[in-house]
Amino acid sequence: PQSPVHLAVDLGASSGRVIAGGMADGPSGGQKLVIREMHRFANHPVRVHDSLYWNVLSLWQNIQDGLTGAANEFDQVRSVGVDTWGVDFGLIDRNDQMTGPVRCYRDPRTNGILDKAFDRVPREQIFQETGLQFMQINTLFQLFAATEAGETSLEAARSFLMMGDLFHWMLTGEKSIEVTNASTTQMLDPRTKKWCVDLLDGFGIPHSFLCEPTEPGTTLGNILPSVSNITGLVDVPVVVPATHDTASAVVAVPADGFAPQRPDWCYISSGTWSLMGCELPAPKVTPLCGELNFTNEGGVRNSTRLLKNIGGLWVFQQIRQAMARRGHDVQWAEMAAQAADAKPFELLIDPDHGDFLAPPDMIDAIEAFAAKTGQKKPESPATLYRAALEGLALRYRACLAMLEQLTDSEIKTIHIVGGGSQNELLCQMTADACNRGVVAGPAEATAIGNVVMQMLGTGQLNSIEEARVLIRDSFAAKRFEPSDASIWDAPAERFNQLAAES
Ligand code: LFR
Repeated sequence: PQSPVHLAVDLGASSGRVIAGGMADGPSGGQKLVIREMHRFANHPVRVHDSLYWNVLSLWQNIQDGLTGAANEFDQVRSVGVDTWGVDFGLIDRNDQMTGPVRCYRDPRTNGILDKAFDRVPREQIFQETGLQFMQINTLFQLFAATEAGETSLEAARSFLMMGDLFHWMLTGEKSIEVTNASTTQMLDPRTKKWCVDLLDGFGIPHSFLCEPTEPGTTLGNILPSVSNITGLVDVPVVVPATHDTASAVVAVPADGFAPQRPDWCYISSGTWSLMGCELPAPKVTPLCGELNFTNEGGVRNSTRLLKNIGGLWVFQQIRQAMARRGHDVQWAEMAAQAADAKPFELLIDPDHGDFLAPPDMIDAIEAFAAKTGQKKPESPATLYRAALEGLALRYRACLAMLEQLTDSEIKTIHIVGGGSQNELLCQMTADACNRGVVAGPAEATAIGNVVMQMLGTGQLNSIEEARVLIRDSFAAKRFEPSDASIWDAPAERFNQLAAES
């Protein structure tokens, strides 16, 4: 990109990036949006005894390294913004210090918490107030577990910040809670965007540390002199993007229009998780939505992300780690190639099964799942790789039917964005299993969504529709047409039964 650029810090649950985005002359005339990766780094939770934490200081160090690289490279940086995964948070005490390390949502302190929570406040009431899918990782249940355990960090806390907000505070000294990520907490009313304080009282969770949510596009303030000294970026403002990575990714879906009443497209934001859903003008907090366990997360410009969390490429990633533990260092491309050659439907696994949330070893967990569901022990690693991808495609198929039912519409196109859009086998499986056309890309949707929200905030762009036209013109997408759809019918039936039983 040409100066001035916007810097998107995009933190996912397995890696982080600092990406510069801005305009540049296209090869055949006209201006295009261009991004350039300045820095990429790993992000893994760290275990201490039984607890699982994020290495926040290492992330902060890497963010500063990325910003320094950008300051050296570009004459002018117009703004910076951070997006991250959802649900996790940091707490700040009265002396403006962090109260302690930040827990990872896979920390086991919320195991079994849902039943305990429903004894306190009925499930239907929680759904009615928050419109969110029930997952033990949600902030509400993390805070409930912390309250029950008497965690001292809660007593000391004066401010609550979601992950993006935490880094914005490190950059500017300003404390804020951005609304799209606040919407993942299960503590916010999706209609009014107010905190559900009665609900929090019901759980005995303190809430004086919550502030009014901020809209994406807001200018928070300039980065602090201490940060300028380290990075060389001077007088650069933080312009808040949709700090929830999924909300940023949805902004970058190269679709026509914005938040239609009756959508004919849906998205899958494909990474460690797969978030599959529709962008709608308003939440749908209905009994059917609760029954199907869909979530009404907040999107930009007051839109709703009606979606479902699906286990995602986590299982695939963790099989790779388990292989490494066994002394085999396999690369992604090799795993995909072996999966493509493996026999279809040898093993069915449900990526959303609780056994796969955080097992010590994914291969052991899959073998145990096969035994428990009366399936053959997987014979080769290729069977495992293929099962991880087929399981996702089968979940997508079930989820698509639910989405059509919920939105009373016919979905013709599935947009796959995020890193997983580069897995061509998975894209084709998705087209086949769902019997729909798939448009794959952009792979860096989250960072692109982050950049365009900063461009909206600084007046470079005027609307999401305009941003999407620009994204479509700037980043090539790949189409996958369904073929062999019917061979998925029988496995889908077996899969749904297995998912219901286990
Ligand atoms: C995706 C994501 C999901 C959220 C999960 C946990 O990266 O943000 O949307 O449910 O991570 O935070």
